Amino acid sequence: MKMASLGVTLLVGVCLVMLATACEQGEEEATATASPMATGSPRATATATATATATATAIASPTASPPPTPTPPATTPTRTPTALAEAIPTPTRTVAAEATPTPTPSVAGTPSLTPTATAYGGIELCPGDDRAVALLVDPSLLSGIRSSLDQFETDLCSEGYAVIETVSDFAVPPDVRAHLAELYMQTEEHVVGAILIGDLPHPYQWVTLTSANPDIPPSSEEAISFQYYADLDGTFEASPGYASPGGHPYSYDVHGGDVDWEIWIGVLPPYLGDPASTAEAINRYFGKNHAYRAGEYDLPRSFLQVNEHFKAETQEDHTSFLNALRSGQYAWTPFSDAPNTHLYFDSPFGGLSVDQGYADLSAGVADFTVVDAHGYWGASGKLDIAWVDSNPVGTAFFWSNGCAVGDLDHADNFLTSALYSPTSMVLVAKGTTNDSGGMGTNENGFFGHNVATSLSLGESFGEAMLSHVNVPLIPPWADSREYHYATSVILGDPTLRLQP
Ligand SMILES: [Ca+2]
Repeated sequence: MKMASLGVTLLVGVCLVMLATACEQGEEEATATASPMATGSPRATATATATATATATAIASPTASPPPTPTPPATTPTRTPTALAEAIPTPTRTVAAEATPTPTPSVAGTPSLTPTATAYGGIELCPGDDRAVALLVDPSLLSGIRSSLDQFETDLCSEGYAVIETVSDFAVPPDVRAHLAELYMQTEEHVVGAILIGDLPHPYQWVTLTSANPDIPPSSEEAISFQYYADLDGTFEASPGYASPGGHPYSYDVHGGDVDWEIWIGVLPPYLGDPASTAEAINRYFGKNHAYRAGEYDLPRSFLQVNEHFKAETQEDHTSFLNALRSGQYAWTPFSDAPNTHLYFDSPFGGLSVDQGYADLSAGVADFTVVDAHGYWGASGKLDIAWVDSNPVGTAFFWSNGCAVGDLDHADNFLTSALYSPTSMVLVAKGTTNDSGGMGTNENGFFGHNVATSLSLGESFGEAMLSHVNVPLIPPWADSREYHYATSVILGDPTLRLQP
């Protein structure tokens, strides 16, 4: 029939492009008004400064492996303003963790595995090698999660990460960003990512989707932006005349400078809006995280994808959809074309259905699951909060391309429930905070292909995300970079990787 004869091209072009890529143009506003930060080489400057300041900090250099020998500056190191420092808005309120960073004498050469206070208020728990993870902990949660957090930190240390724990009641987003930027500099850029535990402030971005099709008017929206914490040396500004539609005091419509992400951000958000439920959920989370690392997860290394947009009306549709999911332009290769992959959509011709796919999710047939469906804060397609609360969610990595499934402004939201539900094995949950569904196609290919490729090479989830984000998007996605990236959110622990 006519609809069906449009075939896979249109459906991929519409469904995936309406969701995965869909929200896929725009952001001209941000690029057009790129700030003066774009000049020069912010990254290089930041490196030089990190080097210059590192010796003044109390962060113990691992004595087992000599610190990288930086090229000394030609002149006496001074704490000159740098691109990174300039990019950090001045915190409006001083919080405990950001007390004036008084450099204390380094415990030069004294090997110690005991926690070391950093000059910036964090506590470094193990020296690590060349990678550090920052954990920012909501102080109101700490007593309720202390022992399971200790276990998590021990696990990270065992994997070779230095762990820097900061317990602070960060008042506003610029405080969080300034703290992360300072840790990044002080560790000579060894911080690879940060996990925000509990109720930390949300920054916002105003992003615009402009279609390549002139008949489709552009649409704009305000979204929680964890990109604000991932890009530590770019600039986020509110242009004259911009007012946050949601009345958020830290909302930005212009992102400029070096927009690449220096670090990944993972979030362990509040659960159900109350402290007791949150502490219980985080303890449960660290428990299953430890079990996964200990090899106690009984999930096959396999890929499950359920696409609610594809509805085969002919045998030809069926074959086309299957081929598209397995190896098409928007396929999650090399996951999707592996022999033991599970691909589902509604098709009376091939005996496949979306419901079978979700039954497979409950049965635990795969450690990595992708869902393509319409979404909102309460549901990802046919999966809603009640479903993940009452059915086993048998996968370790859960990626929804549904719009807004991770809108953390709703205390009760689908992605958080998918992570925390007592019936869920999920350790990393990817979604968006507003109506963008996907992350575009860059010079290496479709985002799903890029993420699957990186994970297959043994990279962590966070590394896989950075490997996509920090490669330039191609047209038309390049025009809507902010729309794709500002809205992206990772719940859980991005240090995790696939198990063999
Ligand atoms: Ca950057």
